[in-house]
Amino acid sequence: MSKPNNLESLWMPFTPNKTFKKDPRIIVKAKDMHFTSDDNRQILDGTAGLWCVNAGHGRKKIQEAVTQQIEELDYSPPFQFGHPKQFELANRLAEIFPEGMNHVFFSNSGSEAVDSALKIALAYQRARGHATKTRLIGRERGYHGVGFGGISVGGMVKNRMYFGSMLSGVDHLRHTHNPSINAFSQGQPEHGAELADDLERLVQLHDASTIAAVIVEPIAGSTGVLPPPKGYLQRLRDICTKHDILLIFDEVISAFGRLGKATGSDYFGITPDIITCAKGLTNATIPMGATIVQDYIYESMLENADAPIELFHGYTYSGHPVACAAALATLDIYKEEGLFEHAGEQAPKIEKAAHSLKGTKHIVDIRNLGVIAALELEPRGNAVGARGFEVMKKSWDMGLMVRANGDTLAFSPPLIIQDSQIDEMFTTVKSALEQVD
Ligand code: PXG
Repeated sequence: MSKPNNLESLWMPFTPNKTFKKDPRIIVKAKDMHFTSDDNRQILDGTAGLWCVNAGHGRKKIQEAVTQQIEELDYSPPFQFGHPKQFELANRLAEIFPEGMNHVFFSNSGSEAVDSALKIALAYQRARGHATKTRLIGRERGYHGVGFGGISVGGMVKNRMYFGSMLSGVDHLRHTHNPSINAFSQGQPEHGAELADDLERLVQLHDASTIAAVIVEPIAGSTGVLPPPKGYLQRLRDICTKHDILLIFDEVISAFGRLGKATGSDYFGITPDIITCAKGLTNATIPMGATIVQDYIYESMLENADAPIELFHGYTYSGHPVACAAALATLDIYKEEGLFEHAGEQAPKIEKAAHSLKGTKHIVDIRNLGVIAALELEPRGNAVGARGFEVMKKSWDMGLMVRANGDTLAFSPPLIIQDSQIDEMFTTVKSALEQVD
């Protein structure tokens, strides 16, 4: 197996480069639930890569579809020309996304799907004669990728503080995390639906006539896994409807089975106006993002926006044929193997295994929903994130990949996970926790 002999030239994303290069973790292969490290160890993938390899690694059907597509049509321009698979994929997505959401705009990542959603929201408001509706509302602790749009509506301080003033005309709802009353909730916390009323406060402050859209993750992932309080999303939906504000669900993490359904919207029974997705769309084999909108948004744009081009937006690789081939094969796998249903069956087992760690050293909260769990650790003095990082490293040494977001350890394994692997995941991390100060 080849080993890189110089790690210097690469500037790694969201990584402490200096520390990493002194003690690198190199992955050389992956199959099903496991990575192989460069020292030839099997590492159980407790994170589906970065919440994206939902059907597990190295899926033959996707490989074959991609290979065949490259041979047949490697690329075709997405502006003014089409190729069959992008239409087919849009139709397939319309089938599994909520009723009335039958129009799909393709991009290459979650960040771009978010940017597309925000731009569509603004263009739609203008096209239908509500040009003063330009304000975008995000939420504290939200993560919507790293484009300027996404960090502007996002609410993670480190992702924002270095990058100037970002988009103007943005405001934020309060986050929903309240461990003093909700710690160790199994599934959705009982308390906090009224936090959605924060949108009423922003309407009072700015007036609804200035607000285009609200964007939230139905379950906040990157910030440390925050399931929505019971009733919260419905209340947010109601307030948006009341004030004619678009509701965008950022489902980059929650779509494609993570909660046991095709979408989080389906799981929670709440239909937004726009959904963003990426990651599990292609099982992460080829980058792809998508923004799915309600029919009335698309129809209104076609009717009312400037002619002949309704939306001045798009990417060189929007609906890339190879990404479409990967996505179509991925959707086949989800369906043929009943992976969303399997995820739904594994969810209570993950809940039980995660919460069985209550009382383990360092743990101050445990949260879960679907095939997602998080262990929140007490930070070590002022060294916020140090303990989480060390447990992640120790777990890697012990053959498990977990994700440390600060001092929260997040689990989001491939949906193919079997019972014994659920046990292995939590037994290993428990042991790692016991070995770290
Ligand atoms: N929205 C959400 C809700 C996400 O979780 C993005 C947008 C951006 O997607 P791209 O494809 O542009 O990265 C994401 C990405 C983590 C972690 O540690 C999560 C993401 C990315 C990297 C790390 O939880 N989610």
